[in-house]
Amino acid sequence: MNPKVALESTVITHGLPQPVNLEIAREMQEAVRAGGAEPLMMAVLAGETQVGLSDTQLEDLAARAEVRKCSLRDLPIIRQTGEYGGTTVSATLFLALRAGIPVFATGGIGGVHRGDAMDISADLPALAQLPGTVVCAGAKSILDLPRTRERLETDGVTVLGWQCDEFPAFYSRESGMAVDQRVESAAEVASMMRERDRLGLKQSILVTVPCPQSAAVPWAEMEDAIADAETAAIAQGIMGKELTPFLLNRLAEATQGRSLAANRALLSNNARVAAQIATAFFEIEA
Ligand code: PSU
Ligand code: MN
Repeated sequence: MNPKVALESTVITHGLPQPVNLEIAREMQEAVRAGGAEPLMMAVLAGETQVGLSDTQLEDLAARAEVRKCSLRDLPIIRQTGEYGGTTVSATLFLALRAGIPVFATGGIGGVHRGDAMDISADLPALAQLPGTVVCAGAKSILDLPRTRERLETDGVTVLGWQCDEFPAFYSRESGMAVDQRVESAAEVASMMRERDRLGLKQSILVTVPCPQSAAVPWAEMEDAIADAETAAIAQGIMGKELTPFLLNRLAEATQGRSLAANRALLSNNARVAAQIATAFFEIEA
């Protein structure tokens, strides 16, 4: 047995443009390995749920045109239809725990969308019901962040700040909102995971890691681009699961790729931190 880190695949299939999506997926896997853990990307290939992809499988998935964005509700469907799927945070968390992998790295979780407070990502109820440890850069800044933060609190999700006091806003390191507890080390997180499990709590622990300083985009610069992208989505009637990929794409264009560079940097960094946490948890459980 060795420490393992689960990785999601929707960010590869829907959140990033081709062909850089493949490069970034490999960077994330490399960052996990460099941290002494084994990366396992969750995905669905021809209707089969996968725990870990070979490099050939990853290459094939990253280059596909027809891939279903799979949240929890899509898993029964895709196993019947035999399609290919990228798994979101909710579906990845479920598959990872089912495979006995508690630590999972992603970019940003889904949450409550702006404008439509009824459009709430399945990521939030999944975090409330599944006891994993999700390493992320906060919630995507295209969301209604205060409502998303409140919902995490209502649901009993433990929100930790990795060497930070503020809940990060994905591309930006600042949000003005607090985390529940600042942590400095992987050992602290591992110990809290063990206490959560001893208590029998069913909620995830969310470890929020700010985007590395060199690649982060200040919140004031992102604000206008996000508002414009939101207006375009409403004008074009983009809704449901199409909304997140649409907004991310608009932002990459509006910021001349800076949002993409930030996304890339934070994904690898989160994978690196997740490997440290997986290793620390593995050691205290041993
Ligand atoms: N963050 C990104 N890119 C993404 C996502 C998050 O930077 O592609 C994906 C994750 O898989 C997340 C999903 O679980 O978007 C949420 O989508 P929705 O809002 O439709 O639930
Ligand atoms: Mn949604």
